[in-house]
Amino acid sequence: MKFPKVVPYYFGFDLSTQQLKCLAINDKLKIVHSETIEFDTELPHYHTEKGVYINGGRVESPVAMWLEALDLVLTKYQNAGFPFEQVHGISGSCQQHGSVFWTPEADNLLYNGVAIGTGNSLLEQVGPNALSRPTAPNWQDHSTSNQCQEMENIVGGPVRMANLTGSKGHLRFTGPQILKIAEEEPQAYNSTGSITLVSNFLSSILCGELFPLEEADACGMNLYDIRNRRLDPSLLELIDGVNPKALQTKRLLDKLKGEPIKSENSARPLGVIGNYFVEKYKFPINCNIFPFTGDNLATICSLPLEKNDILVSLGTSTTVLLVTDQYHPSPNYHLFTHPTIPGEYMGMICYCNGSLAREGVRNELNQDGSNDWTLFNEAVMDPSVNTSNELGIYFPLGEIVPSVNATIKRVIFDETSGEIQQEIEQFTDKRHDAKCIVESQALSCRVRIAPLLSSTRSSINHPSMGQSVSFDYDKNTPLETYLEKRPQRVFFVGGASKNDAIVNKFAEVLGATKGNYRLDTPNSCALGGCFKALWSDLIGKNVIDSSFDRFLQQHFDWNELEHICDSDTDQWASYTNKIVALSQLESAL
Ligand code: ADP
Ligand code: XUL
Repeated sequence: MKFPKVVPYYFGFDLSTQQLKCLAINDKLKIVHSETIEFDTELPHYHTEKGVYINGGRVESPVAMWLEALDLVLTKYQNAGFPFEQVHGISGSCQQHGSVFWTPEADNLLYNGVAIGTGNSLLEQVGPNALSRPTAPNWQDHSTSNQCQEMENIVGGPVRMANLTGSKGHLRFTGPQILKIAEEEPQAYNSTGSITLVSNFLSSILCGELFPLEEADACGMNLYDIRNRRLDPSLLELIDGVNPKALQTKRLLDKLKGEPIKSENSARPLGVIGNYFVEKYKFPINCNIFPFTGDNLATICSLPLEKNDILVSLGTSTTVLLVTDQYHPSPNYHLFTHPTIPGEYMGMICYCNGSLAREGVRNELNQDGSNDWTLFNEAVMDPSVNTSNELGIYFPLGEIVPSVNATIKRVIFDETSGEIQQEIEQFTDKRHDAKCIVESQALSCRVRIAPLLSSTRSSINHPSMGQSVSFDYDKNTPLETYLEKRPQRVFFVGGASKNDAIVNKFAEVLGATKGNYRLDTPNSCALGGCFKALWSDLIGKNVIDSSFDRFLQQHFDWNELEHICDSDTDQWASYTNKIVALSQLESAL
């Protein structure tokens, strides 16, 4: 039988920009089934393109489409003969920052339509009357520069905003989005009874009750005071003050259903699945719904990541996710509360120039228009391509970290001190660009993650010691600081992680103390949701009492990961002078 009926199953949803996925695992953490609804093709009557409507800087998604998608994805499970009655728990992840605006009637509509309701479709049950705005702003929206400015002004600028909320003001973050709607759509804002993120939208729909935010995802709003663990009163007041009429009805704190659900309560069920799903799909009445979180946050829950472990996603852009106990905020990256490990954080660094910049160098080398990486890879691995006194930065697109316009620069530096000697137009051989781009991309990651790592060890002697270096807002830091910190393990994912030359070079520069791994998974966020549902269910039934990270360490199937290599300490140390050169080069941009 395809789905043995005695086995407990767990669902992990992933509501992303272009699709809704539902993944099922068994209690041995093995994926047993997966179904997906592609919005553009399977729900064409919404006329979305890549899941969204774009109108100038405004990027939004229709909420009704998500409701339809939820019924459709479960119908696919039904058609596959999936034993819903064996689903013990559900959690999941959703695109971050999006917001759903509900009418004051939504609580009743959800309760009657989902919690006790039967029949019809979810869309008919909940209905358009539950929404005060038919669309939800999407994370690609960039129409809120005025609001980011207003919010940063209130708290005292980007550095203070990052200190307070884990990120400087960002166009896509939910606080500026809500402020914009309060300012520009007073009617919709005044008729809004509740506001959820996409994560608590989906968990609320599954239970038939509107729940507060989940703490880790709430960190993507520019509203949450991470250290004091509460929504910041001055920022809430700014939004409440826009429209005195709204103030008379309901304050933002009430619209958000009060303070977020804290990470130490993340294993507690929000409630059981609504009767609508029990009747229609035959879920058991005691199937628990656990808090959903943001997609990047769920990704770190898909791996047995410990403090100082990092995940490098080498996709179109480069994204670094890491688990840290250091609250070291910076306007250049994001910090979120960890969704399942109290007292820890997730750091997220997003670079714009990743694969596309490497492709540019590859194309220069190939010269025949081919997409083959052979010449590029040979150059990266060839010891005779000596770049020990060369550094190049390659930003064909404006870069986020450091925050600069598009630029490409090549320099020669003094190998002993790291001091830059001269800027040059071209290296003698284009093969040097291949090695230099990978080295500088990896080195940029290395210096940005360093403040977020806990000290590992430092015993290297180097002629450049005693110097200080500056990266972004971390000014004049002793070079030694960058030599005390090494990641524990590095996990590579994304398109370019297939490339051995690239990942080996990254591994050399980053210097993980416990090895480098490659993971090929298109399912990470949904899988993180499944793992969270399983862990929470076992905690609730007193089967285990271990923390989420310990549980995954014990039960994760390490065969899913490919061990690529171990990093060599001497090679890692040999990049010290390049750190000095990189600091000088970036400071001059
Ligand atoms: P996305 O971020 O859009 O999900 P992917 O993770 O699929 O993208 O990564 C796409 C990128 O991976 C492409 O831009 C391509 O340059 C890069 N890539 C794919 N295969 C290789 C390879 N063998 N070597 C280097 N880069 C590769
Ligand atoms: C993160 C972000 C995106 C979305 C994608 O800050 O905006 O990664 O979460 O779904």
